[in-house]
Amino acid sequence: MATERYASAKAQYAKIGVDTDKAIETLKKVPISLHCWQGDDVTGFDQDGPLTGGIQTTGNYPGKARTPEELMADYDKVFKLCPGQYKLNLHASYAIFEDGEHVDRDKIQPKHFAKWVEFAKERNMGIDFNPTYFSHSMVKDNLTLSSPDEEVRKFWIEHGKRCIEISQYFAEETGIPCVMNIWIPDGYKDIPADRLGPRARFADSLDQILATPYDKTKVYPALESKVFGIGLESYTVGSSEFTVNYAAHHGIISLMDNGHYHPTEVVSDKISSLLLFNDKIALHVTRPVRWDSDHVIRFDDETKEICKEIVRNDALDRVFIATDYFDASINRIAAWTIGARNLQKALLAALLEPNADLKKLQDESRFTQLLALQEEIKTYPMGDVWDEYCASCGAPVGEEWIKEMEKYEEEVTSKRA
Ligand code: RNT
Ligand code: ZN
Repeated sequence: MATERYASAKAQYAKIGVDTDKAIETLKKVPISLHCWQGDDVTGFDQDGPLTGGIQTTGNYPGKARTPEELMADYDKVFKLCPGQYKLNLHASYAIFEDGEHVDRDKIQPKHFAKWVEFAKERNMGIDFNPTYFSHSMVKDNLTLSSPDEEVRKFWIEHGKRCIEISQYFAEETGIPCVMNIWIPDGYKDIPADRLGPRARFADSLDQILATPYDKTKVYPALESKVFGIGLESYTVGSSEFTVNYAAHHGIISLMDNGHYHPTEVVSDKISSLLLFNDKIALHVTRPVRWDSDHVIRFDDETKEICKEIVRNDALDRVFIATDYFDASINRIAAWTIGARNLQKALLAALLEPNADLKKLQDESRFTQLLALQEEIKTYPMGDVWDEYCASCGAPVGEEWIKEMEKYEEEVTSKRA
């Protein structure tokens, strides 16, 4: 039931040529790949050790998910609190072992993810996947696929191969293609003596992993770059130049995480260049703050600008959009929800811009009018359209979700020891 406020907003947007109904319908069909790892501080179920690999969660807010059942219940809660369409985004470390069975990462099989498939199918969702090259005893000296130790490198190549097989299984079972994103932490704390060798080994490892047979219409391998990791400040094997070039030469997808660049570089400015030369690209949307690349997404300028680049370049079906943040200092369900709702908001804001008219002003060099209109649009009643979008998705409107989150905390997460 559309509200009066929505009707009035719709009329106001119509004056600048924006169809709010269309924006809402478009957004409903954009699947966001929502990372599972906000639910348990990137712990996973396959090992008990600490989080390693140059990434860190800080904080120890009570109530984190400890089991597959708890993580699934929390995931479900988040899906209820957020409008829009989602995919599961899993890491290999979230394998579910049953009946006392345990296999190492080089031996995992589709059956270890059968419960996730069941969960996804019941919710009509696809699944994206990530081999887990961290938090494991075979990460030696912070190296995996670039290691000079052939035993280490072999182990992780096998892991990658198993993950391709599992990705294909996800795609076949759900009927929705699976993006399999490779990120490795490999790097050095101090200035290396050889920068080429590790990158050459990484490239060879990727070649071996990608030689695993898979259906290219079902599995989309992606490669994520990074600028530095904690304790690995001087050199990162999988730098941006490495990943973009490898992906372009091997017909796989480049994944940009907007927490993985120098502080004044922005992913919003990189999207158009990658779109010109690639059929598809992938994103990890997050919020970098000083050394941390994984704060909860806010409805901030760069998030909005990233979404504008996707929408105004007509690339909603060419950009695989995933989230990647983890905050352990606040309620995790809330962190998850705030980030996902903000990403949805930013996409909606982009869909509510008179993009063709703005481009025209630029091309006609009417920069005064362009700046004026860009600034006027900022106070258009987007909130009314957002509320309508949430309501039409059956999601809580406005701050209503906070009460639901608190109730869930009281009844469920606070009871976890
Ligand atoms: C790490 C990368 C990577 C991870 C996840 C857990 O810096 O961003 O994407 O966050 O794979
Ligand atoms: Zn990432």
